[in-house]
Amino acid sequence: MRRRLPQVPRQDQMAAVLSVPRDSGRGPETELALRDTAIMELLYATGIRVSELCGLDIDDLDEGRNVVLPKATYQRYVKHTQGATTLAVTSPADNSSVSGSPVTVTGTTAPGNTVYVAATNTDANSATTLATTIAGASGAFSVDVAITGGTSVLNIVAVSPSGATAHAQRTIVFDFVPGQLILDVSDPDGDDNGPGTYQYPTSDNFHAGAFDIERFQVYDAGSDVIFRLKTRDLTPTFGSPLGAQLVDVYVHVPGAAPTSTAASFAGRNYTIAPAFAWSRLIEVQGFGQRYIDANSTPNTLGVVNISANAVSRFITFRVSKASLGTPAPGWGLTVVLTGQDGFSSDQARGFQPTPQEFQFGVCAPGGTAPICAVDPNTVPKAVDVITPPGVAQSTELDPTLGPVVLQGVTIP
Ligand SMILES: [Ca+2]
Ligand SMILES: [Ca+2]
Repeated sequence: MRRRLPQVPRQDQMAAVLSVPRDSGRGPETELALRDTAIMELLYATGIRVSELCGLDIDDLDEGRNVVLPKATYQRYVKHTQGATTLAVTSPADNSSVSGSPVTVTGTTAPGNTVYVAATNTDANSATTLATTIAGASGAFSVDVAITGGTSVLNIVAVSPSGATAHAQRTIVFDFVPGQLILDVSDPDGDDNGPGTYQYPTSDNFHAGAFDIERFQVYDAGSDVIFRLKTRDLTPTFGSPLGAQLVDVYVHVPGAAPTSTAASFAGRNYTIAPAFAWSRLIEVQGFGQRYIDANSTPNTLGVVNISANAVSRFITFRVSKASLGTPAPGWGLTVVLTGQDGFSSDQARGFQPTPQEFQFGVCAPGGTAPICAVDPNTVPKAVDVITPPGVAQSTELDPTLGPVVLQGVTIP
């Protein structure tokens, strides 16, 4: 009969667990921290039972004398192998996004089992929080564990009264944004087709939904302003977490000067409505960025801090208030998502009449709409945009109706 080796925590995960007492905020050298560290290291290093540990007295510890006798060790670890118990974790799902802390871990195990949950933040120095509960008569359990922003690995261990164990692991993302949400607009699914006819390139590098905006948010985060764009798919592409996407945010600030209604590059084949004339442009992509003012020879305003998360599907970018100003009611934001192409002079992926391996199609093969006859070098490079109430994307982006002029959304 085949037997599988038990899953064991990695060295860094175990080190994180053992460091919890010293990192718990009580001060690493306080009596309680030293005591708890001694307890956990003794449990881990010797494998003694909790009851044995509780029964230890100071006189039992003696350099040169074993706490656990070899005979007992042989009985426990060589002759008697550790048993297995059951554990089924129903929530959270693996590789899922959570919206806050704490996270509730639910599942079933054998009645009376103790369930331990260790949440290790792999983005933040393996900071670990612990929670525990005892499964009820039905075997069901529910336990809350605190997490912090970023990616956390949950190690869930069930231990039976006789010491049998089972282990499960979940990776979750809490895409936490510090600050005050000042704009939150949603965009429909399935309108990642520009004026209604655009087709994705045919290479399987381009995942369905990669150019579909679902949500756009702006946060006031103290000295910074944070923008977030959620896409329907944010699978890493060409080796970058946002390798497929090119996002432009044209920022209209009432009263600012100079302003422009031009697109980031003329080759994008659209302009911005005068009511949304911009004084700041933030352009982000997986392989570069552009953050400029509207002078005829643009000045670069600083660095855009960009990140992307395939689980939460948010592209997050941050600039300083010192460079942007403080967003306020009346500010307008024109948001455009299209394909990135580092080989293109305007950094945006090109179009052909019908989709090619690495080029968008204006229309599917055999398309008969008027736009299908338009020169693909003149169509707007905008696969999805966020339109204000009352404006239809299919109308706004249709070059057969006249020059393409984009309107933004306004901070209320
Ligand atoms: Ca959309
Ligand atoms: Ca849209």
